[in-house]
Amino acid sequence: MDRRQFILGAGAATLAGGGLAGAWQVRHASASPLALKLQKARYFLTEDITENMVSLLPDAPPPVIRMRQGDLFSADVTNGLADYTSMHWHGIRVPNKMDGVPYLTQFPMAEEETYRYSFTPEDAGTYWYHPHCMTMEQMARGLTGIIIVEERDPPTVDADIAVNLRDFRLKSNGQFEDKLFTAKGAARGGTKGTVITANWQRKYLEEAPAGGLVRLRLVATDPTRIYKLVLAGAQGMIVALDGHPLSVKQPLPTEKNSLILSPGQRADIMLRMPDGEGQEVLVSTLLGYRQHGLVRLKGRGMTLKRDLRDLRPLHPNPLSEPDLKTAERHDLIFGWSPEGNGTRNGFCGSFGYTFWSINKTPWAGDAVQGTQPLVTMKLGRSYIFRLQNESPNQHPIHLHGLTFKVLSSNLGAVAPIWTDTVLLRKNEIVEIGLVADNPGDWAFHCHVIEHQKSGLAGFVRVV
Ligand SMILES: [Cu+2]
Repeated sequence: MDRRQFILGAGAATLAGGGLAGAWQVRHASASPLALKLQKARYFLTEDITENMVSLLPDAPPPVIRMRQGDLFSADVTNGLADYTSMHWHGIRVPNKMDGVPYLTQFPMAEEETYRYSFTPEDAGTYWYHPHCMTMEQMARGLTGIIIVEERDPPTVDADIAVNLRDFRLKSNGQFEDKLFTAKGAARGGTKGTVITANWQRKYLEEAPAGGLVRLRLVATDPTRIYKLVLAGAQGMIVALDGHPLSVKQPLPTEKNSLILSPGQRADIMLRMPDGEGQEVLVSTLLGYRQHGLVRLKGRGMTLKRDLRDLRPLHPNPLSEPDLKTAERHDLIFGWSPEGNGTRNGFCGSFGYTFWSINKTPWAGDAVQGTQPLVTMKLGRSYIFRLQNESPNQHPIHLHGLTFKVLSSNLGAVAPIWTDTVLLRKNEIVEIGLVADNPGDWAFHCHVIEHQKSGLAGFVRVV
């Protein structure tokens, strides 16, 4: 790491305007690019140290990267691994060359190669990063990290806590399973991990000022798991989903009305800690009918006696509202693969078989020449996509480079939220609207990585 970069230890530092707690954080605070290097790591995920993890820090989880809305961000990402890689900035509307999709926007990076990513985030909020080449391998081994794009005038809170939710597939001795996924899982709902973590810890505990206001950022970076979150012990509300402020805030999730976060999705929660020292707020996920604890926030010190009503609301991000009257409509059907054999190609870990398809066509492979876009759009025009899930499995569908609005579902009323990742439930049909305001070829795929890698992938073009 370059010493000019502002590096904050775990839970150590306080900045004006709110304490930073949680995971390791780096801030891009100089004109020179942040230096990030993919490297092997080892970490005590369980009682045994887990070898052969992948991170951007020595023997620590990938850092939370902080950048500022409207300020240039740049990073030199170096591949310190023997495998190829590329880096994707999930949810951030970047120029196409910065999107990190192998063959589509850049050539995969070989060992010791460096790629300079630079972009100016237009939207504030909570995002994340992960590789898009050897995705299954590197994500399963740990390479998923949170990005915070700070607002130009962020609301003042007493703590800003980012939580990276993900599983690891470990054997009882704490080492990775020989198979990071199974073909059986890939053909169904995905292969779940065996150890559920928050910020790489099984029982994540963070202190926050008693009676204080906390911004809690929950980020689902697991390759497979769909979280059903429940929050107990606090007052508050959900103020943003998938980076974008909600026009109508949502109540905190309860057991009866849990918050679904599927792979790739995020939630920003503003909450008030209880007044008593030592009193706790608990975030859990539902496993069947059982609540599995993920995060404990423990009150510290004398109550600050804060009031949630004092929080300044978040400003909406500068997104273009689609013109639904003139929008061109396209159907996209997500389902089984009609065949079952794909080709092994390229440097990015293609499976060599397919189970899934978009519009009856499985993705031919990242490196296959001549693949055509699913949809070609005109720059500046509005579009409505009708996304149809023809399968009994759930698919978090992620679009790169463009933010869309959820318009409707055949399964009931939906909140008209802005997002980059929408979960399609069993046999669900969702309509989304967008303005094609970012030119380039944009990956469009399921974020259950096993589904993506076994055919449920494609791209759209904006020209
Ligand atoms: Cu899927």
